[in-house]
Amino acid sequence: MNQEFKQEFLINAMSGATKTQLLRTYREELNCTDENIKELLNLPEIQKAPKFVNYWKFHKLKIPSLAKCYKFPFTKIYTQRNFLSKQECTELIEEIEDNLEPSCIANPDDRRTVSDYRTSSSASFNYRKTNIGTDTDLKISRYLKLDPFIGEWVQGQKYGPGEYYKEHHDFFHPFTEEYKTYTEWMGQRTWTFMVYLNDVKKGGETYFKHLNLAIKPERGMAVFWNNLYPFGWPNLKTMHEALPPLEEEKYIITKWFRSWHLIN
Ligand SMILES: O=C(O)CCC(=O)C(=O)O
Repeated sequence: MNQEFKQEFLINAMSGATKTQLLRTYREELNCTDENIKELLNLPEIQKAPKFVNYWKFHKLKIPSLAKCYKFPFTKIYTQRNFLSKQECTELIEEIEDNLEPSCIANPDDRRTVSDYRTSSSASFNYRKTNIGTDTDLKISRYLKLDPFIGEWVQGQKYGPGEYYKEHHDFFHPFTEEYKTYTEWMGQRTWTFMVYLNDVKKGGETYFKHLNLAIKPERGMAVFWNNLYPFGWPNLKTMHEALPPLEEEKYIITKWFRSWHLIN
């Protein structure tokens, strides 16, 4: 195994891929043997899960004062208008259009699973071809003063008219098989940071049922929240759904922050 191959493995591991899914790909598509896998998993850059995560640090982030705060008991959701410029939104939409695949839902083995629970399309950004994905990732991380590598790489989503994502939480549900699979590397999801890339005239709101709050998409506006309570327990009140845009497409990007660094 050469150095480049190992480097590529570390980059893939950093993206937010699960260990289950990545090892399956390396075994089945790249013909890695058990020996190879062992060597990859023993690379010195790969960190073990910490015994203790300081979730308080995620709770007490200093949010820039220009953000608007929607306050509920024990839950805060923020919006920030014009977080991305018109030009940034256009570039992100172009890149999303070039990389679309049907969106998937989580499942215990992290196999590609398409469902009528989530009918949008998703896109990863090709950081080797363009900078817009990486630049946006860094912009979000700087804004929240969080380390970009304690998080999944920014992803894009497109909803055609009538497409949706029904009620769900962004955190992984403790005591499930899925939880084990998705949190094995980088831990639980903490903050969700989403940006609308276009205005949507009818429908397309992000709807938080328990908070009676519907956020209307506006080009460049960010909406963000912590999915956990101060000491790390999942906040069920953050349940939300993407209502279908009725007449036109809706585009968003999202970065999901996690709990700990995988790669040193
Ligand atoms: O598109 C939206 O408004 C919400 C998206 C969402 O909930 C998700 O991708 O997890």
